[in-house]
Amino acid sequence: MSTVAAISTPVGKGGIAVIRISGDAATEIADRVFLPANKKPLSETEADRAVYGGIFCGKTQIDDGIAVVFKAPRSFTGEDTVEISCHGGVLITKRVLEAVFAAGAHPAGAGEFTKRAFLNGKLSLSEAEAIGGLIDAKTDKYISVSLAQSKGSLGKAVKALSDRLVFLAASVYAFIDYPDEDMTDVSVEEMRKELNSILYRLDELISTHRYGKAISEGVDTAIVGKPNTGKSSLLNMLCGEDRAIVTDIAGTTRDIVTEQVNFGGVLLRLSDTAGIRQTGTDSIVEEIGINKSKKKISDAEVLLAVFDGSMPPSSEDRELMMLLADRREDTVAIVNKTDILEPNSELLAELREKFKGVVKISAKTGEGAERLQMEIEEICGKRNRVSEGEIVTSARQNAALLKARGFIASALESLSLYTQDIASLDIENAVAALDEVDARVASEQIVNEIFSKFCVGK
Ligand SMILES: Nc1nc2c(ncn2[C@@H]2O[C@H](COP(=O)(O)OP(=O)(O)OP(=O)(O)O)[C@@H](O)[C@H]2O)c(=O)[nH]1
Ligand SMILES: [Mg+2]
Repeated sequence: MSTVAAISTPVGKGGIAVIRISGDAATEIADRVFLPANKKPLSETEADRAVYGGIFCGKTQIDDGIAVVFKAPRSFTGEDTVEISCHGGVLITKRVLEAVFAAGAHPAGAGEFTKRAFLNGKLSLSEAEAIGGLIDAKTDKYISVSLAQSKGSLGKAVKALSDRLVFLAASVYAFIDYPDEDMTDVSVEEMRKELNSILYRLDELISTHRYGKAISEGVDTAIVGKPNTGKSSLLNMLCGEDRAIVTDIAGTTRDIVTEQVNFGGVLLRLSDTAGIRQTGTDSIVEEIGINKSKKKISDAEVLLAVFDGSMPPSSEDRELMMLLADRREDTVAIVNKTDILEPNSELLAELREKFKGVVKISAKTGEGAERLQMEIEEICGKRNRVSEGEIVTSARQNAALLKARGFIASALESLSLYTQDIASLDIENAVAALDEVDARVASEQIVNEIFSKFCVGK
C-alpha cells in the first residue's frame, strides 16, 4: 500500500500541528524532510521516541519540531508511521505537508488512517466507528461512550453472544457429522434455554439504542400545546437565547422553529410548533401551521406537551391529550407558568392520569429545568442496566443486532416446529448478523470452532 500523509490536527491556528505519515516508506520520506538535531536519521532512530530537529523543504529549513517514529505493527495504523509536530500556523503546517508530499508521500483520503488501522486488524469495525464518534461528539456522554467503545466493549459484548451461538451450532453439527465421536450433545430444552438467554441479552443491548441515538445524533423532539401556553418560551429557555418570538397574542408561532440543544447530555433536535386550536376560515396561515403541528405529533420521537398551569384544563387541552393518547410513552407533560400560581389541581390530576411524566416548570424563571431533564433522559432510555461502553450508538450496529434478533427468534420457532439442525441454520445466520457489528466472517468460524472445541482431528 502506498505511503500517505495528512495533517492530523484540526485546520486553523494552534500551538502545534501534527503531520502523520503512514506506510512502508514513512521513515524514508520523513528522512528527506526532517533532520534530527543529533544528526541520526529517523530510519535509524528507536521507535516510540520523540526527537527534536529541523524541518526542511529541499535544502531550505521551514520550521523546527518534534518527530516520533512508530514501527509496524505498533502504530495506530499498524504500518510504519512518523508523526511530525511543527508550529501550528496555517501556512507553516501547509508548507510542511507539501514538503512531505514532495518527498514522496501521497495525500491521505478521508478516514484513511483509521481505514488502514481496520484493514491491518488494529481496530474492529465498531472500534473504528467509536473513534469517529469521539471526533464528532457533541455531548460529553457521547465522548465517554465512544471512548469505552473504542476500547472494544460493545464488540466484546457482541462477540460473547456470537461465541455462545457458535458453540450451540457447533455442538449440533458435530453431533450430526461425527455421531460416533461421543461429543457433547445439546438437548432441545438446553438449546431453547440458551437461545432465550441470548435473546434476553440481545434485547438489553438493542434497548440502549434510543439513548445511544439521543447522545450521538440527537432525538427529534417537538414542543406542542394549545396557543399561549409558553411553547416558544420553553424553546428559548432550553436554548438559552431568544430564538422564537414570544408574545401574549394566541397564535404567535406559525411556522416550525427548529434548534439543536445539548440538554444535560442528551442532544435534542427541538421543534417549536404552532399552538393547536380550532381556527376561523380567515386564518389560513395559522391553519397550515396547526396542521404541521399535528403532523409533528406523529413524526417526532419525543414530545414535550405544554399546558398552562395557571388555568383549569380547557377543551383545547383535552383535545391535545386525545391527540397524544397513542404517544403517551414518548410524551413529557409540562405544566408551565408555576411562577404565577400553584398549578391548577384539576389539570394536574388529569395529566397524571394520562401521562407517565408530568413536570412543573416556569419557562420564565427556568424553575423545574432539572426535573424536565430527568424526564427527558428517562424517555430516551437512560436508565439501562448495561455498562456505558455497551450503549449502541450507531444505526448500522443496531440494524445488525435487530437482524440477529430476528434469526434467533426464528431459531426458537424452528426448534419447536422442526429439528435442531434446522434451528442451527438460523443460528448461523444470527452469527453472521452479529458479526456484521464488527465485520468478522461467520461460517469459517463455526468450522474452526468445531475443530478447536471438540478435538475432532485427533
Ligand atoms: N408568567 C409566566 N409567563 C409565561 C411563562 N411562559 C410563557 N409566558 C407568557 O405567556 C405568553 C405566551 O408565551 P409564548 O411562549 O409565546 O407561548 P406559545 O405557546 O409559544 O404561544 P403560540 O405560539 O401563540 O402558540 C407570553 O406572554 C409569555 O411571556 C411562564 O413560565 N411564566
Ligand atoms: Mg409560540
